[in-house]
Amino acid sequence: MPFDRFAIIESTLREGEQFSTATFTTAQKIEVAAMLDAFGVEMIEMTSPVASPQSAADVRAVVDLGLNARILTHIRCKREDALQALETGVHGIDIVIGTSPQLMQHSHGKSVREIIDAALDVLSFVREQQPGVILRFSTEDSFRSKESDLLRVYLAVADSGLVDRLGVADTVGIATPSRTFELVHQLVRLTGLDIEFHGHNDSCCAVANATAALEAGATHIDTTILGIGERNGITPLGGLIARLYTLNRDYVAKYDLPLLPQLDALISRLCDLPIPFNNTITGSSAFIHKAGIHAKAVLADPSTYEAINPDDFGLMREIAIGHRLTGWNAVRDRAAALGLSIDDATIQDVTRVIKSRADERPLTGVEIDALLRETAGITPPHLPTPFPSRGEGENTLSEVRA
Ligand code: HCA
Ligand code: CU
Repeated sequence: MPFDRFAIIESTLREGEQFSTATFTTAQKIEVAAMLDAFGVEMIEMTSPVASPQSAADVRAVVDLGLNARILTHIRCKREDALQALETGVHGIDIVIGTSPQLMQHSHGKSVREIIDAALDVLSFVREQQPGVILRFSTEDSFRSKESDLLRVYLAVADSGLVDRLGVADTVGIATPSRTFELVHQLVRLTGLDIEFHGHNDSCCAVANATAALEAGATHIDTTILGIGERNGITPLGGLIARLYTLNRDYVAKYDLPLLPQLDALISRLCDLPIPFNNTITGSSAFIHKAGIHAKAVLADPSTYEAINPDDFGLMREIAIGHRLTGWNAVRDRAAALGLSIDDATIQDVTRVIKSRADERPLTGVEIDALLRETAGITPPHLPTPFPSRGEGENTLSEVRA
């Protein structure tokens, strides 16, 4: 079952570096790699050493950390790139070449025959130099490639016996889950090799496609923290974790989940990028329950409205109270948390006051607490209250109770 033995190839330090605001220093790359390693990702992919002298030095610096994660670098299908990659001491090399008509024409100008020749040449060169290196071959823009071209290339590479893994890449983010399933399934069946999926998020299917790939037998999924990458990026690490967790928590038990919020916060800081409010797990509203009906059930048992337990990620849920959709169970829970003893009928009265005031504007937590304390008789009712003066005709607690 692929879900039981998949590995994450974390590409924040490669694909992620292609994000518009990402330029990591050596120290930052070390910080990211060390935290990803502590989280438990199996592989970390880094920018090609060919990109710049600093990029080459950074690959070496991260290899020298001696992390548990295998360190990979990502190169074009060229001997000179492979040589520089080998010189860094990386554990694995990911080789990619475009196979779509668009890339064959405008990127490298090679025919399918020439692509196969180049692939076999570079792969055998690497194997001769370093037989033990983990070798992956991937086609770029797999989903816009002609199927016959794609299969010719993959089968030639698989038959050569030179690679450990084949990769498929949805480079422009147009794949659907069913198409991803079909292609991955076909490759698993035809080659029996490990299959990696790399999916861009242009049409918002990156997590769904990665999941479909796993369902079809893929063994490796590429992610980046917060999903950063070219344009709007690829499968986010947190999104993939949320997806797998909600299928079966055991699938992600091998990772140190409370580190996920720290990873997202780190990239948010390094790339000067706010975490979107609706981000899976770490978005500011991911664990806020608002409507009275939801709050009541969540207070009785959080699993009623939570597929993900925030505790597992070192996070807390929040019950929003100071709004017109609130319910008295949430208000009672807050009173109990403050150690106040107020009977249910009075709590219901207070709730009506909150709703009525919230029709004008939401109440803050401080205001709710003051109202509850006042109701419990802890604050003398005639002391200045944190509420603005009430307009004529507005309900007060005493009016409601009367
Ligand atoms: C890119 C290359 C790549 C490579 C993916 C892979 C893509 O266009 O920058 O090696 O599997 O999306 O095709 O990131
Ligand atoms: Cu990519």
